[in-house]
Amino acid sequence: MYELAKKEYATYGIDTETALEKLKEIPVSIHCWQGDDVIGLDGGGALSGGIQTTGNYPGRARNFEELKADIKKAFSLMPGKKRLNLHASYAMGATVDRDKYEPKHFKAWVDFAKEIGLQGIDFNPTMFSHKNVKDGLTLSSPDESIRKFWVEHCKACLKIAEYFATEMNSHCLVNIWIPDGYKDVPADRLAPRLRLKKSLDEILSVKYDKKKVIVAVESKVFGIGVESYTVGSNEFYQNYAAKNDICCLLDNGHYHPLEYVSDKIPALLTFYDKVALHVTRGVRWDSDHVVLFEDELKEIAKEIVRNDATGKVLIGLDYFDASINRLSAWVTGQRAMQKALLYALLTNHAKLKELQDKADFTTLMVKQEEYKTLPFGAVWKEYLKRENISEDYLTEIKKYESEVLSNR
Ligand code: RNT
Ligand code: ZN
Repeated sequence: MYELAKKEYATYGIDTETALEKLKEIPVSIHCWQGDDVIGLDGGGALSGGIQTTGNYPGRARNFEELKADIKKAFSLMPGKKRLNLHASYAMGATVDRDKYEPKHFKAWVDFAKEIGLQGIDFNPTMFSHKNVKDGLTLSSPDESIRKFWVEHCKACLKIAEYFATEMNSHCLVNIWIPDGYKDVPADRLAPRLRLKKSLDEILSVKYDKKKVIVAVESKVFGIGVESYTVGSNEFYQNYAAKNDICCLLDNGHYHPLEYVSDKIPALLTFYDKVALHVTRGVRWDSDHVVLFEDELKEIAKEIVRNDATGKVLIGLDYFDASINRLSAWVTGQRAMQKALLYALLTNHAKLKELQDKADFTTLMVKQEEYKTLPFGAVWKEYLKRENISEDYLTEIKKYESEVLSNR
Protein backbone atom coordinates (compact mmCIF):
# COMPACT_ATOMS: atom_id res chain seq x y z
CA MET A 1 0.00 0.00 0.00
CA TYR A 2 2.81 2.38 0.88
CA GLU A 3 4.63 1.75 -2.40
CA LEU A 4 1.47 2.55 -4.37
CA ALA A 5 0.83 5.66 -2.30
CA LYS A 6 4.41 6.79 -2.81
CA LYS A 7 3.95 6.52 -6.58
CA GLU A 8 0.67 8.38 -6.54
CA TYR A 9 2.03 11.24 -4.43
CA ALA A 10 5.06 11.39 -6.73
CA THR A 11 2.76 12.30 -9.62
CA TYR A 12 1.90 15.44 -7.62
CA GLY A 13 5.58 16.20 -7.14
CA ILE A 14 5.54 15.03 -3.52
CA ASP A 15 8.23 12.83 -2.04
CA THR A 16 6.66 10.76 0.74
CA GLU A 17 10.12 9.79 2.04
CA THR A 18 11.02 13.43 2.68
CA ALA A 19 7.66 13.95 4.39
CA LEU A 20 8.24 10.98 6.71
CA GLU A 21 11.75 12.18 7.55
CA LYS A 22 10.51 15.66 8.38
CA LEU A 23 7.54 14.54 10.43
CA LYS A 24 9.54 12.59 12.95
CA GLU A 25 11.66 15.65 13.73
CA ILE A 26 8.77 18.04 14.58
CA PRO A 27 8.42 18.16 18.36
CA VAL A 28 5.04 18.23 20.05
CA SER A 29 4.84 19.29 23.66
CA ILE A 30 2.38 17.10 25.51
CA HIS A 31 0.55 18.48 28.53
CA CYS A 32 0.82 16.50 31.75
CA TRP A 33 -2.60 17.74 32.92
CA GLN A 34 -4.77 15.44 30.79
CA GLY A 35 -3.77 12.65 33.20
CA ASP A 36 -5.31 14.03 36.39
CA ASP A 37 -8.02 16.47 35.29
CA VAL A 38 -5.72 19.48 35.91
CA ILE A 39 -5.64 18.89 39.67
CA GLY A 40 -1.89 18.99 40.20
CA LEU A 41 0.27 17.56 42.95
CA ASP A 42 0.75 20.52 45.26
CA GLY A 43 -2.53 20.31 47.11
CA GLY A 44 -4.03 23.40 45.49
CA GLY A 45 -7.44 21.73 45.56
CA ALA A 46 -10.34 21.82 43.16
CA LEU A 47 -9.83 23.23 39.68
CA SER A 48 -10.72 26.90 39.42
CA GLY A 49 -10.05 29.78 37.04
CA GLY A 50 -12.93 29.43 34.61
CA ILE A 51 -11.74 26.12 33.23
CA GLN A 52 -13.41 22.81 33.94
CA THR A 53 -13.02 19.12 33.34
CA THR A 54 -16.31 17.34 32.99
CA GLY A 55 -16.85 13.62 33.39
CA ASN A 56 -15.97 11.09 36.02
CA TYR A 57 -14.25 8.31 34.11
CA PRO A 58 -12.56 5.98 36.60
CA GLY A 59 -8.79 5.73 36.97
CA ARG A 60 -7.60 9.32 37.34
CA ALA A 61 -3.92 9.55 38.37
CA ARG A 62 -3.98 10.58 42.05
CA ASN A 63 -0.29 11.01 42.75
CA PHE A 64 3.13 11.39 41.16
CA GLU A 65 3.73 7.67 40.76
CA GLU A 66 0.40 7.08 39.05
CA LEU A 67 0.78 10.11 36.80
CA LYS A 68 4.28 9.03 35.78
CA ALA A 69 3.09 5.51 35.03
CA ASP A 70 0.23 6.86 32.88
CA ILE A 71 2.48 9.29 31.03
CA LYS A 72 4.99 6.55 30.37
CA LYS A 73 2.30 4.24 29.00
CA ALA A 74 0.54 6.91 26.93
CA PHE A 75 3.77 8.37 25.51
CA SER A 76 4.91 4.88 24.48
CA LEU A 77 1.92 4.80 22.14
CA MET A 78 2.72 8.14 20.50
CA PRO A 79 4.94 8.46 17.44
CA GLY A 80 7.41 11.30 16.89
CA LYS A 81 9.46 13.70 19.01
CA LYS A 82 7.91 14.41 22.38
CA ARG A 83 8.32 17.12 24.98
CA LEU A 84 6.59 17.28 28.35
CA ASN A 85 4.54 20.32 29.26
CA LEU A 86 4.35 20.79 33.03
CA HIS A 87 2.40 23.15 35.26
CA ALA A 88 3.95 24.55 38.43
CA SER A 89 1.19 22.81 40.41
CA TYR A 90 2.99 19.55 39.64
CA ALA A 91 5.82 20.45 42.05
CA MET A 92 7.09 17.51 44.04
CA GLY A 93 7.56 17.51 47.80
CA ALA A 94 7.39 21.28 48.27
CA THR A 95 6.80 22.50 51.83
CA VAL A 96 6.82 26.13 50.68
CA ASP A 97 4.12 28.04 48.79
CA ARG A 98 4.16 28.63 45.02
CA ASP A 99 6.01 31.94 45.30
CA LYS A 100 9.01 30.06 46.67
CA TYR A 101 9.18 27.07 44.36
CA GLU A 102 12.69 26.07 43.33
CA PRO A 103 14.26 23.82 40.71
CA LYS A 104 14.70 21.11 43.34
CA HIS A 105 10.93 20.67 43.50
CA PHE A 106 11.03 19.59 39.87
CA LYS A 107 14.12 17.41 39.84
CA ALA A 108 12.02 14.24 39.92
CA TRP A 109 10.34 15.39 36.69
CA VAL A 110 13.68 16.01 35.01
CA ASP A 111 14.86 12.53 36.02
CA PHE A 112 11.65 11.10 34.60
CA ALA A 113 11.84 13.08 31.35
CA LYS A 114 15.38 11.84 30.81
CA GLU A 115 14.42 8.29 31.70
CA ILE A 116 11.74 8.14 29.01
CA GLY A 117 13.86 9.99 26.44
CA LEU A 118 11.93 13.23 26.02
CA GLN A 119 13.35 16.08 23.97
CA GLY A 120 12.61 18.86 26.46
CA ILE A 121 10.32 20.24 29.13
CA ASP A 122 8.01 23.26 28.88
CA PHE A 123 6.55 25.05 31.84
CA ASN A 124 3.56 27.06 33.06
CA PRO A 125 3.09 29.13 36.21
CA THR A 126 -0.12 27.91 37.88
CA MET A 127 -2.27 30.90 38.73
CA PHE A 128 -5.49 29.06 39.49
CA SER A 129 -6.63 26.43 42.01
CA HIS A 130 -4.99 28.31 44.89
CA LYS A 131 -6.15 30.33 47.91
CA ASN A 132 -4.34 33.43 46.64
CA VAL A 133 -6.58 33.72 43.61
CA LYS A 134 -8.56 36.51 45.24
CA ASP A 135 -11.95 37.46 43.80
CA GLY A 136 -10.88 35.63 40.65
CA LEU A 137 -7.79 37.79 40.18
CA THR A 138 -4.03 37.13 40.23
CA LEU A 139 -1.53 39.34 38.38
CA SER A 140 -4.17 42.05 37.92
CA SER A 141 -5.37 42.07 41.51
CA PRO A 142 -5.86 45.46 43.20
CA ASP A 143 -4.62 43.77 46.40
CA GLU A 144 -0.87 44.41 46.34
CA SER A 145 0.03 41.38 48.47
CA ILE A 146 -1.89 39.11 46.09
CA ARG A 147 -0.41 40.70 42.97
CA LYS A 148 3.09 40.45 44.44
CA PHE A 149 2.60 36.80 45.40
CA TRP A 150 1.86 35.89 41.79
CA VAL A 151 4.68 38.05 40.45
CA GLU A 152 7.03 36.14 42.73
CA HIS A 153 5.54 32.86 41.54
CA CYS A 154 6.25 33.77 37.92
CA LYS A 155 9.78 34.86 38.74
CA ALA A 156 10.35 31.53 40.48
CA CYS A 157 9.01 29.79 37.36
CA LEU A 158 11.57 31.55 35.14
CA LYS A 159 14.37 30.12 37.29
CA ILE A 160 12.86 26.66 37.17
CA ALA A 161 12.51 26.97 33.40
CA GLU A 162 16.17 27.82 33.05
CA TYR A 163 16.96 24.73 35.08
CA PHE A 164 14.81 22.58 32.78
CA ALA A 165 16.51 24.03 29.71
CA THR A 166 19.98 23.41 31.09
CA GLU A 167 19.20 19.89 32.22
CA MET A 168 17.40 18.85 29.04
CA ASN A 169 19.70 20.78 26.74
CA SER A 170 16.70 22.24 24.96
CA HIS A 171 14.77 25.51 25.30
CA CYS A 172 11.91 25.78 27.81
CA LEU A 173 8.74 27.64 26.87
CA VAL A 174 7.22 29.43 29.87
CA ASN A 175 3.60 30.22 29.17
CA ILE A 176 1.81 32.79 31.26
CA TRP A 177 -1.93 32.37 31.43
CA ILE A 178 -4.11 33.95 34.11
CA PRO A 179 -7.83 33.47 34.74
CA ASP A 180 -8.43 37.13 35.69
CA GLY A 181 -11.70 38.69 34.62
CA TYR A 182 -15.27 39.46 35.57
CA LYS A 183 -18.52 37.59 35.25
CA ASP A 184 -20.51 40.73 34.63
CA VAL A 185 -20.12 44.20 33.22
CA PRO A 186 -17.11 45.79 34.93
CA ALA A 187 -16.84 49.38 36.09
CA ASP A 188 -13.22 49.63 35.02
CA ARG A 189 -11.59 47.80 32.15
CA LEU A 190 -8.36 49.75 32.10
CA ALA A 191 -6.97 49.58 35.63
CA PRO A 192 -6.79 45.75 35.74
CA ARG A 193 -4.87 45.79 32.45
CA LEU A 194 -2.48 48.44 33.72
CA ARG A 195 -1.85 46.30 36.79
CA LEU A 196 -1.29 43.22 34.61
CA LYS A 197 1.19 45.21 32.52
CA LYS A 198 3.02 46.29 35.64
CA SER A 199 3.15 42.70 36.90
CA LEU A 200 4.54 41.43 33.59
CA ASP A 201 7.16 44.19 33.61
CA GLU A 202 8.21 43.14 37.10
CA ILE A 203 8.38 39.46 36.14
CA LEU A 204 10.47 40.18 33.04
CA SER A 205 12.86 42.40 35.01
CA VAL A 206 14.42 39.17 36.24
CA LYS A 207 17.54 38.22 34.31
CA TYR A 208 17.04 35.04 32.37
CA ASP A 209 18.83 33.45 29.47
CA LYS A 210 16.72 34.22 26.40
CA LYS A 211 18.34 31.43 24.46
CA LYS A 212 17.13 28.92 26.99
CA VAL A 213 13.86 30.38 28.18
CA ILE A 214 11.12 31.56 25.83
CA VAL A 215 8.40 33.52 27.61
CA ALA A 216 4.91 33.54 26.12
CA VAL A 217 1.61 35.13 27.06
CA GLU A 218 -1.69 33.36 26.37
CA SER A 219 -4.83 35.39 25.76
CA LYS A 220 -8.41 34.30 26.12
CA VAL A 221 -11.83 35.61 25.20
CA PHE A 222 -13.85 34.32 28.18
CA GLY A 223 -14.00 31.62 30.83
CA ILE A 224 -16.73 29.87 32.78
CA GLY A 225 -17.98 32.40 35.32
CA VAL A 226 -15.77 35.03 33.67
CA GLU A 227 -17.99 35.80 30.71
CA SER A 228 -17.99 39.57 30.45
CA TYR A 229 -14.41 40.69 30.66
CA THR A 230 -10.99 39.05 30.43
CA VAL A 231 -7.99 41.11 31.51
CA GLY A 232 -5.50 39.18 29.36
CA SER A 233 -7.28 39.68 26.06
CA ASN A 234 -5.83 39.10 22.61
CA GLU A 235 -5.08 42.78 21.86
CA PHE A 236 -3.58 43.30 25.29
CA TYR A 237 -1.10 40.44 25.01
CA GLN A 238 -0.22 40.86 21.35
CA ASN A 239 0.77 44.44 22.00
CA TYR A 240 2.58 43.56 25.18
CA ALA A 241 4.51 40.76 23.45
CA ALA A 242 5.45 42.93 20.48
CA LYS A 243 6.68 45.78 22.62
CA ASN A 244 8.60 43.59 25.03
CA ASP A 245 10.07 41.11 22.60
CA ILE A 246 8.41 38.04 24.05
CA CYS A 247 6.19 35.48 22.39
CA CYS A 248 2.43 35.10 21.90
CA LEU A 249 0.75 31.80 22.61
CA LEU A 250 -2.36 31.12 20.58
CA ASP A 251 -4.83 28.65 22.06
CA ASN A 252 -7.33 27.83 19.33
CA GLY A 253 -10.09 27.43 21.92
CA HIS A 254 -9.69 31.02 23.03
CA TYR A 255 -11.32 32.99 20.23
CA HIS A 256 -14.71 33.60 18.80
CA PRO A 257 -15.82 30.41 17.01
CA LEU A 258 -15.54 32.13 13.63
CA GLU A 259 -12.02 33.39 14.26
CA TYR A 260 -9.31 30.97 13.17
CA VAL A 261 -5.89 30.45 14.69
CA SER A 262 -4.73 29.02 11.35
CA ASP A 263 -5.13 32.53 9.97
CA LYS A 264 -3.42 34.14 12.96
CA ILE A 265 -0.24 32.05 12.61
CA PRO A 266 0.99 33.72 9.38
CA ALA A 267 -0.14 37.10 10.72
CA LEU A 268 2.18 36.68 13.69
CA LEU A 269 4.97 35.04 11.68
CA THR A 270 5.20 38.33 9.79
CA PHE A 271 6.42 40.00 12.96
CA TYR A 272 7.65 37.36 15.39
CA ASP A 273 10.49 34.90 15.31
CA LYS A 274 8.50 32.41 17.40
CA VAL A 275 4.81 31.67 17.83
CA ALA A 276 3.58 29.22 20.46
CA LEU A 277 0.41 27.16 20.21
CA HIS A 278 -2.00 25.40 22.51
CA VAL A 279 -3.69 23.03 20.18
CA THR A 280 -7.13 22.09 21.41
CA ARG A 281 -10.68 21.76 20.08
CA GLY A 282 -13.34 24.22 21.05
CA VAL A 283 -16.91 22.98 21.18
CA ARG A 284 -19.46 25.70 21.91
CA TRP A 285 -18.54 27.10 25.35
CA ASP A 286 -15.75 24.61 26.01
CA SER A 287 -12.27 25.30 24.78
CA ASP A 288 -10.67 22.03 25.76
CA HIS A 289 -12.10 19.01 23.94
CA VAL A 290 -9.70 16.28 22.73
CA VAL A 291 -7.89 17.26 19.53
CA LEU A 292 -9.16 15.39 16.46
CA PHE A 293 -8.02 15.19 12.84
CA GLU A 294 -10.36 17.93 11.67
CA ASP A 295 -10.39 20.74 9.13
CA GLU A 296 -9.09 23.53 11.40
CA LEU A 297 -6.32 21.31 12.74
CA LYS A 298 -5.30 20.56 9.14
CA GLU A 299 -5.27 24.29 8.37
CA ILE A 300 -3.11 24.99 11.43
CA ALA A 301 -0.64 22.31 10.35
CA LYS A 302 -0.59 23.67 6.79
CA GLU A 303 0.34 27.13 8.04
CA ILE A 304 3.23 25.66 10.01
CA VAL A 305 4.52 23.47 7.20
CA ARG A 306 4.01 25.61 4.11
CA ASN A 307 5.59 28.64 5.74
CA ASP A 308 8.63 26.59 6.61
CA ALA A 309 7.93 27.39 10.24
CA THR A 310 8.36 24.04 11.98
CA GLY A 311 11.25 25.58 13.90
CA LYS A 312 9.34 28.77 14.66
CA VAL A 313 5.96 27.51 15.77
CA LEU A 314 6.17 25.77 19.12
CA ILE A 315 3.43 23.16 19.12
CA GLY A 316 1.85 22.24 22.45
CA LEU A 317 -1.35 20.40 23.25
CA ASP A 318 -3.94 21.64 25.74
CA TYR A 319 -7.14 19.72 26.41
CA PHE A 320 -8.65 17.76 29.25
CA ASP A 321 -11.42 15.23 29.05
CA ALA A 322 -12.51 13.29 32.13
CA SER A 323 -15.39 11.51 30.41
CA ILE A 324 -13.28 8.94 28.54
CA ASN A 325 -10.13 6.94 29.23
CA ARG A 326 -7.54 9.64 29.84
CA LEU A 327 -4.69 7.79 28.15
CA SER A 328 -6.80 7.33 25.08
CA ALA A 329 -7.60 11.07 25.12
CA TRP A 330 -3.88 11.84 25.27
CA VAL A 331 -2.88 9.50 22.45
CA THR A 332 -5.81 10.37 20.19
CA GLY A 333 -4.97 14.09 20.40
CA GLN A 334 -1.24 13.65 19.89
CA ARG A 335 -1.74 11.33 16.92
CA ALA A 336 -4.27 13.75 15.42
CA MET A 337 -1.65 16.50 15.59
CA GLN A 338 0.91 14.27 13.90
CA LYS A 339 -1.58 13.24 11.24
CA ALA A 340 -2.33 16.87 10.47
CA LEU A 341 1.37 17.62 10.13
CA LEU A 342 1.84 14.64 7.82
CA TYR A 343 -1.18 15.70 5.77
CA ALA A 344 0.39 19.12 5.36
CA LEU A 345 3.76 17.63 4.47
CA LEU A 346 2.07 15.56 1.75
CA THR A 347 0.95 18.63 -0.16
CA ASN A 348 2.75 20.38 -2.96
CA HIS A 349 2.47 23.84 -1.49
CA ALA A 350 4.79 25.46 -4.02
CA LYS A 351 2.50 24.36 -6.82
CA LEU A 352 -0.65 25.54 -5.05
CA LYS A 353 0.93 28.91 -4.22
CA GLU A 354 1.84 29.29 -7.87
CA LEU A 355 -1.79 28.76 -8.86
CA GLN A 356 -2.85 31.39 -6.33
CA ASP A 357 -0.35 33.90 -7.69
CA LYS A 358 -1.46 33.21 -11.25
CA ALA A 359 -5.03 33.75 -10.05
CA ASP A 360 -5.97 30.32 -11.39
CA PHE A 361 -8.50 29.78 -8.65
CA THR A 362 -10.39 27.16 -10.66
CA THR A 363 -7.42 24.79 -10.74
CA LEU A 364 -6.54 25.69 -7.17
CA MET A 365 -9.93 24.62 -5.90
CA VAL A 366 -9.94 21.39 -7.91
CA LYS A 367 -6.39 20.44 -6.81
CA GLN A 368 -7.14 21.16 -3.17
CA GLU A 369 -10.14 18.85 -3.40
CA GLU A 370 -8.06 16.15 -5.09
CA TYR A 371 -5.60 16.12 -2.21
CA LYS A 372 -8.34 15.11 0.15
CA THR A 373 -8.70 11.64 -1.35
CA LEU A 374 -5.06 10.79 -1.96
CA PRO A 375 -3.90 7.65 -0.08
CA PHE A 376 -2.87 9.49 3.06
CA GLY A 377 -3.74 6.53 5.31
CA ALA A 378 -1.11 4.31 3.69
CA VAL A 379 1.64 6.85 4.40
CA TRP A 380 0.42 7.28 7.98
CA LYS A 381 0.57 3.50 8.48
CA GLU A 382 4.10 3.48 7.11
CA TYR A 383 5.09 6.25 9.52
CA LEU A 384 3.80 4.30 12.50
CA LYS A 385 5.61 1.19 11.30
CA ARG A 386 8.90 3.06 11.04
CA GLU A 387 8.34 4.55 14.49
CA ASN A 388 7.78 1.03 15.83
CA ILE A 389 4.31 1.99 16.95
CA SER A 390 1.27 -0.14 16.33
CA GLU A 391 -1.73 1.53 14.71
CA ASP A 392 -4.02 0.00 17.31
CA TYR A 393 -3.54 1.71 20.65
CA LEU A 394 -6.93 0.93 22.07
CA THR A 395 -6.15 -2.72 22.86
CA GLU A 396 -3.08 -1.71 24.87
CA ILE A 397 -4.99 1.03 26.66
CA LYS A 398 -7.91 -1.27 27.49
CA LYS A 399 -5.43 -3.78 28.89
CA TYR A 400 -3.79 -1.06 30.99
CA GLU A 401 -7.24 0.01 32.13
CA SER A 402 -8.13 -3.44 33.41
CA GLU A 403 -4.71 -4.17 34.90
CA VAL A 404 -3.82 -0.75 36.36
CA LEU A 405 -6.51 1.93 36.22
CA SER A 406 -9.33 -0.26 37.52
CA ASN A 407 -7.41 -0.86 40.75
CA ARG A 408 -7.38 2.81 41.68
C1 RNT B 1 -7.00 28.01 30.00
C2 RNT B 1 -5.74 27.97 29.21
C3 RNT B 1 -4.58 27.35 29.90
C4 RNT B 1 -4.92 26.07 30.63
C5 RNT B 1 -3.74 25.27 31.08
C6 RNT B 1 -4.09 24.27 32.10
O1 RNT B 1 -8.07 28.43 29.28
O2 RNT B 1 -5.96 27.35 27.99
O3 RNT B 1 -3.57 27.16 29.00
O4 RNT B 1 -5.73 25.24 29.86
O5 RNT B 1 -2.72 26.09 31.46
ZN1 ZN C 1 -4.30 26.96 26.75
